[in-house]
Amino acid sequence: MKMLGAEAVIECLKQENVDVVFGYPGGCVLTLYDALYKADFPHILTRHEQGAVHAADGYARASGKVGVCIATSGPGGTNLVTGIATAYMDSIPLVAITGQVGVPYIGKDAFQEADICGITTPITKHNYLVKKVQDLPRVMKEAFHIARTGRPGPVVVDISKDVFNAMFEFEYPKTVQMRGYSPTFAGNSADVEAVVAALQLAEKPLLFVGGGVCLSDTADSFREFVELTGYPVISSLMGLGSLPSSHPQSLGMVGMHGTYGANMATMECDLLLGIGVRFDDRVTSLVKDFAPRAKIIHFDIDPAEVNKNVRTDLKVVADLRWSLPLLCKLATATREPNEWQSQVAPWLAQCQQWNRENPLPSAVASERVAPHSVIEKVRTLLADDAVIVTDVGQHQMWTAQYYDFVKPRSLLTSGGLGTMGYGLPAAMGAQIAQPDKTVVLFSGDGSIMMNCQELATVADNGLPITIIVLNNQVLGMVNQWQRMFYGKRYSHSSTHGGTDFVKLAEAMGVTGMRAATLEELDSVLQQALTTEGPVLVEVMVPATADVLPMVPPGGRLDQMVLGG
Ligand SMILES: Cc1ncc(C[n+]2csc(CCOP(=O)(O)OP(=O)(O)O)c2C)c(N)n1
Repeated sequence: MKMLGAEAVIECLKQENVDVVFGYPGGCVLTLYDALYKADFPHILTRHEQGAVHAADGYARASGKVGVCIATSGPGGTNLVTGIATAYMDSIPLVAITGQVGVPYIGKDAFQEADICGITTPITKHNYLVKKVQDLPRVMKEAFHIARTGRPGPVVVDISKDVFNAMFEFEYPKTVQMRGYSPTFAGNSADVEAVVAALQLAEKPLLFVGGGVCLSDTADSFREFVELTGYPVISSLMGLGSLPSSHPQSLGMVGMHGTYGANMATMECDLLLGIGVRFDDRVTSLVKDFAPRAKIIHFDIDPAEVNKNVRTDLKVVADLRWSLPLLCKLATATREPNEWQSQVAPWLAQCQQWNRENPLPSAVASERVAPHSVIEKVRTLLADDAVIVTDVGQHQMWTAQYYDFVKPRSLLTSGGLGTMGYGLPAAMGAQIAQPDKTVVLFSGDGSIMMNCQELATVADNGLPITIIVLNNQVLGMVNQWQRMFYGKRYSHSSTHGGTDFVKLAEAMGVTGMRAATLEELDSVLQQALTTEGPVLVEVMVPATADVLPMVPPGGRLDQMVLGG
């Protein structure tokens, strides 16, 4: 069928079952926006391109589908960069469509020209510059294929204005043929057999679960293995939700703000089985002292991850959808569940004992509401399948520590890049992906300001999200480091408390509420969660609360500063 390049882009989106795009128009994508208008294709106009890309990311994390965003050339594209990097670090499937100047102008410093492919090369799984309309269908097909297969990630498709304006005969390819790209699915079964043999010898085994389990939707297989073996489990930030936090074998999050039990277990275990993790430095701390007594086994889809951060003794490079069921099958065939479990029962009891001896700190009496009690309170009011989104800072760590996550894809947070400003747009995307679930954002007074313009998008679209701003009037996490490691020299980390977040919300069309005491919090939260449409709740919390435990930078995992 004959059509414009711009119309072809929309046809491709339809063929890929895309049900919404997030974007912001401009000169080089005007023909595309004209085609969107004529096709009446669902599009959410954000107030900043960064909002569009984080919204597409939140949509992808909440739904498991590929998120799509659109921006114009030059500043439109460069405004996507932080969001693309955020998605890349957390392996989130995204297709970002950017406009590019006309073909004869490329490389001439034309108006609103930026080399977005050059800029995004290190932060995309792949990127394309489309200069010929005939290439468009193939490129779009490949872009979606690359984004969602293997280790997922963002792909940029930069399309010259001339391509949008060109007429051609459109046909969408049925298959993808790409030389040099054959993502792993199945691995080597002998590798899994070797793992099961190693597990039989272990006396203090520990399972370390990461975001890969959530992303591959394999939490059921993972849980089957956990319960079959009776092994204790630690989680990375991204792995939270793959096993209920309150599961008796769950020791909680490991690493810089990990629990006492998770960190001690890591130091003491004799076998560490990492599943869909990348041994980030926030987890390992000092790599040479990480799991010093353990044989390390790594399950990952990406061969480049093996031996990247920590030495690996055994590896299984495959999709967890292949390797986890096989692991369960071989483990079941090897031993009865009670044999597996009885071998590790004393070890599991020791791990649980560590957490009982040094639990997470509980609320200290104060005039203001203890931040983590806000999180615990909200949890009691929500169903297990509520989607929790965070920004970055202390509130993010308190959420990870104190919220009892039960289901995968129930925590959306910028783990790898640690992007302040991620939360609000990501919550928008999540709400659109999961309209029947409750979506709650925990943010800080610093983070919310980074993309607060998206309050207008939330209001315009009537998206019923609950935004909880823990207002400590400081950039809390920076403040904490200054308190602990920089002699209380609070250099430029106060937000001075001059912003009225209730008024800010109201100015944008969002209902605003405030709670300053625990009694107020109860009634305000009840009210917020039953009010129609979007609500922002500002909760006044103390400025000097610390996230604890904390492994000081460069310390060993057993050198935690404990609280309580
Ligand atoms: C875009 C960006 N800039 C700077 C930082 C560094 N940073 C990490 S946490 C933090 C403070 C966050 O403050 P706030 O959002 O108020 O949350 P709190 O720590 O008080 O809960 C800063 C500045 C970052 N993570 N992201």
